[in-house]
Amino acid sequence: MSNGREKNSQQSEEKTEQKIGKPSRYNVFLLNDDYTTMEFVVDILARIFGKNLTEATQIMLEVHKKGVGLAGVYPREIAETKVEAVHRMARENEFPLKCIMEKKND
Ligand code: TYC
Repeated sequence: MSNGREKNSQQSEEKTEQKIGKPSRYNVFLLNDDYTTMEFVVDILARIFGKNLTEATQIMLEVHKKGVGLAGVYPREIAETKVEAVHRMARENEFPLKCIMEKKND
């Protein structure tokens, strides 16, 4: 920040966002398991999270190797709908795939 006036205007912008209740955003994560196929997870990432094949494969491999991976970031209601859609598709296909959401630090 180069001068005091800019700093001040940024601080008051942050306070205004809090006062008017800027909607919180949520990270939506996929969790690894030993039974869901890699192909199904890539399909979920494409259909539900709008990823292309390259992005979907990268995220799926991240989950497979590290146990968890970020599928997307959304406002609360959209995040909830994504989590439900993953669990519904997983149930319908008899996979134990789990998806969780976590509020971001603003
Ligand atoms: N670990 C699974 C396998 O080896 C693949 C997998 C990846 C499962 C990501 C879940 O969220 C997941 N078939």
